[in-house]
Amino acid sequence: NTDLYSEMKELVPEYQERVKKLKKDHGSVELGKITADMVLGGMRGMTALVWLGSAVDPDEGIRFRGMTIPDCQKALPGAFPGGEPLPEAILWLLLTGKIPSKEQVDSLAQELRSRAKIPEYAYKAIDALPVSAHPMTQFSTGVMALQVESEFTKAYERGIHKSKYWEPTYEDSLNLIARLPGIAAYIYRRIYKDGKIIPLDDSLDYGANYAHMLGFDDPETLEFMRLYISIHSDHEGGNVSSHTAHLVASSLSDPYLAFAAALNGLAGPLHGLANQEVLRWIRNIVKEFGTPNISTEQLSDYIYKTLNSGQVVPGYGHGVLRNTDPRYTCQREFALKHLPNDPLFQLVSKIKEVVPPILTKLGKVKNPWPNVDAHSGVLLNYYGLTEENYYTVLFGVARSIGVGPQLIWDRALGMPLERPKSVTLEKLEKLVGAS
Ligand code: NMX
Ligand code: MLT
Repeated sequence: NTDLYSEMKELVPEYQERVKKLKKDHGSVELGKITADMVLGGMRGMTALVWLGSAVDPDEGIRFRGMTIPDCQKALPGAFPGGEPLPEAILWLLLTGKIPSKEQVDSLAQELRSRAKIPEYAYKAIDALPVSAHPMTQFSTGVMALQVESEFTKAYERGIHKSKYWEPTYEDSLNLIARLPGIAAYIYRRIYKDGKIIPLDDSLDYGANYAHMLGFDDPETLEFMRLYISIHSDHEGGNVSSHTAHLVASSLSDPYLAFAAALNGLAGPLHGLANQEVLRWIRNIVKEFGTPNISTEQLSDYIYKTLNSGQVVPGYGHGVLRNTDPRYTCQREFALKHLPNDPLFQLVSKIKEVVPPILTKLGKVKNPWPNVDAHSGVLLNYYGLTEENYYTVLFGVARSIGVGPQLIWDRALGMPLERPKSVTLEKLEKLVGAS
């Protein structure tokens, strides 16, 4: 079966049954303790969400439906034999939990292309902003404009039965995923190039088409884009962008409204914007010393300068990971293969040696190791995408491939309005026996 929707139609009753049984037979099983530290500490370590597509192990990192990044590189279809996993293959896997065949992936690529048409007013909504607006502001505005065509909202207005919510959510999620590269590429060309739209190429897959619409056609760049989108797609449900989308959609806001909110969270420097910050930080190092070829002592001094001025070292640390992010490692492997002599790549390698011991010495940083953002910028820069303020938009396009499937499952499984309990500070003091 090469039709993703029919595949979902078969899966939905099976998953609904599993959740029903879980609630009925095990609903009162305790999953852990909630401490005051958790309540005051950004809910770190609190199991509070179900996310079907992926899970992050603190030491090992991400698994997409149980598969590590190397597993995906081996098992999922690429654009050519041995190529990086196609984003369409990740989308199929995240949604269905099944490894797609090349035919299924090709059919999904075709389906996404057929859904990619962008209404004129979405470009106009972006044009209403000054060119100087941050690319993420323009991106979230573009997504809000796409919301006008939401199938879910139209169906809700018509009085759709709740058992069918997932169907228009599927339509919206796939349309959203399909249209994002066009919106995102328009923003890039508007801000940094001649503003002219490069049309979608019907012979290209999702990742390659996005690169093409940005203005990049070199095969190695297309291949990096496939890898980039695949590894940034999903990182379980608690990260700010995914969690935001899930929360907003729980009020039955449609996928466009939910995803625009997710993008606004991704645009923060402790989350997705860190990729922009990393390249800027690396460039500042080069500016300060006049060369990327600096000594360990010079680098160490610069890192202390950053820390002493009350800033974080961008690209290092994580809310869940306690080891080097495998998304960093696979980008490093790609760089070792394709750009081993690039001076900025060599500087990134040196930073990875110098930062962790310094962060460890601070005594408070739980994870001194690099995350995904520590590496992506130098690769993009090498392939000619040098404008670091744009980097989080790329992350945002990729994140739709993780968020879209979960929103479909949220509605298929009848996930309720998310509404945790909060307490006042006085009440918390009372609860812990401090007053
Ligand atoms: N540089 C300096 N200090 C750090 C860093 C870092 N890279 N990472 C953590 N700390 C500090 C943190 O600010 C906190 O300090 P304080 O108590 O004074 O407020 C302390 O160490 C404890 O924080 P953790 O519990 O280790 O980290 P937490 O889970 O709160 O935050 C991040 C996780 C990712 C927000 C944090 O590590 C950070 O700010 N990293 C740099 C920004 C970054 O790379 N973000 C991208 C994450 C990945 N993504 O794409 O979303
Ligand atoms: C992500 O990909 O969302 C980031 O690594 C942040 C996170 O997982 O908290």
